Amino acid sequence: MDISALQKARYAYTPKLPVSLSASIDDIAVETGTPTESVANQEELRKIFKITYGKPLVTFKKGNNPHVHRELKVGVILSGGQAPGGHNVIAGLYDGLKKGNANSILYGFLGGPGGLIKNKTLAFTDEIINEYRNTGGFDIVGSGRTKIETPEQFAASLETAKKLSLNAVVIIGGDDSNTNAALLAEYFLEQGSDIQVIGCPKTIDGDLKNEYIETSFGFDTACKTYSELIGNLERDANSAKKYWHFIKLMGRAASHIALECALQTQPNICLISEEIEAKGLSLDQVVDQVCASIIKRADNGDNFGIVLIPEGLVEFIPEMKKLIEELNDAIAGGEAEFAQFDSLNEHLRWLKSRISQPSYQILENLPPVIAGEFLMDRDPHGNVQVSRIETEKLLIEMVEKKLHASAASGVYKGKFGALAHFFGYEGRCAFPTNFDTDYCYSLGYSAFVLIVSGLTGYLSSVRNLTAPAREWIAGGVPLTMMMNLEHRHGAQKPVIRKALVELNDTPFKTFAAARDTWAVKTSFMFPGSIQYFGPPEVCDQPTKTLKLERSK
Ligand code: FBP
Repeated sequence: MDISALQKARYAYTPKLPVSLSASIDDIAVETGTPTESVANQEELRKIFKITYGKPLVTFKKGNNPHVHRELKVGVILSGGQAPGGHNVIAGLYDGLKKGNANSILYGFLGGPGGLIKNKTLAFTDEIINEYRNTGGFDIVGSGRTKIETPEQFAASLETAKKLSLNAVVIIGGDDSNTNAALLAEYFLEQGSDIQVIGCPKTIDGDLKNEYIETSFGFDTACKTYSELIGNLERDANSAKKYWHFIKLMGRAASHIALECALQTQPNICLISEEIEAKGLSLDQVVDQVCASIIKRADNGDNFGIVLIPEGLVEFIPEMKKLIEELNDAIAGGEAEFAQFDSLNEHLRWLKSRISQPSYQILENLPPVIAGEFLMDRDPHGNVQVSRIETEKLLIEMVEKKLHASAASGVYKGKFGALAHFFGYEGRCAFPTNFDTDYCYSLGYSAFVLIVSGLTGYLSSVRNLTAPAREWIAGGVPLTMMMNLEHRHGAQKPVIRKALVELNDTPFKTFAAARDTWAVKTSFMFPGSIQYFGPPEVCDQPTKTLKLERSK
């Protein structure tokens, strides 16, 4: 296979590990904390996770581990959306297993959780792993979004694991996939099996985090990739001085990516969904805010600018949120019937008596293409596919109308030309930054230590991430500790709680303190491309979000 010069150079990169994991394999002991509680709904969750609820936190320390040389068979799954660094989680896990015992085997399940259900595997070898070290993508085995949900799927998963004589399954995924990991860990034990289940925190969205999971992997690389592109657009806008760029950024519900990119690039406007929800702003009011900046800048002769829009915005605007919830429930209640219709009109007719009148009116008044996007298939976890709703175009259309009216009344004196962009898939498979390369390898290695220590129902955890890698703290967090009950598919389900942008936390406050200036005065910052080789202050810096969160 032909490889680029960068890929060749990245093969030679040795990921940095925390001291506790870089010690000899015989010197990694497990320190156990006190029992834990879930973040909410403790009573209900205790009943659902009868065996795995409430396990203690664990940390790795220097010491003796009598089980470290056990011969193990492990299966690993890449689940959900791609995130830079996934290959290194697998490499870290593989290297740990082989260091423990050269006869241990690591299988990769093909195409995500579906590979476990259908017993589709690839046994990793040194050659395969070496070809993917320090690279982006999930193509080593592929990913998928199948949810292990029905009794048949759970039974098939156990059957596969038994057929392969697995000691453990590792699920590399986001909140939904790790919710699956928690359910699977409980199910295996319920069925009298000692096959362990360990999760690894993946998602570019950055919403799988808490005190012990400081960030999910991939967030760092994705944000830096988007910030480079935004910086380039800022320079272009500042050079030509004729366009407003409306940029939607991936991130699903949470606005972490938009906020981090704003901190890195200082755009004129960055909408934060969580703030819009907290203030109860309507879509019309959000459009007014955008127009206010455009009008003020036009008064200064600046008919250009940058607007960042989080992907999940529509789910946080109260009237749109209500519409989406009503649509989800109506569609979940009549999925087969709904799927038969081809045209928007037929869908609207069917929905008219099934959703409230105000919601119906909003849907009917949306541009037809956008209305159609609200009705697209939900993902297997019941989420509306926000990446496919063109909010950036909807906002441009609404802003244009308002500016037209403002121009007619003499308030707006500028010239508005807008371009729509969506940055999402561009950032999910980039070569991981040094941070993600090191973090992912450590997460994979730490997953091995959790397995060899006989633990199940844990998420691999590496923290103290703003310190140099050798000072990182590795261990495991019980999956049930992060869970609560949420309304999904028309019912209350146990899920890992998503971490949304905290309006009281330093990243948002830092942004909020500067944004009024950015809205009027051009204050762009150009972060440039990710650097892999060079001084640590250029190559090894974590995100601004992480630094600000940990500076408290
Ligand atoms: P995960 O939550 O699985 O990590 O996915 C992240 C994400 O990139 C979201 O930001 C985005 O909304 C979604 O995946 C897109 O999904 P798909 O890849 O199925 O189009």
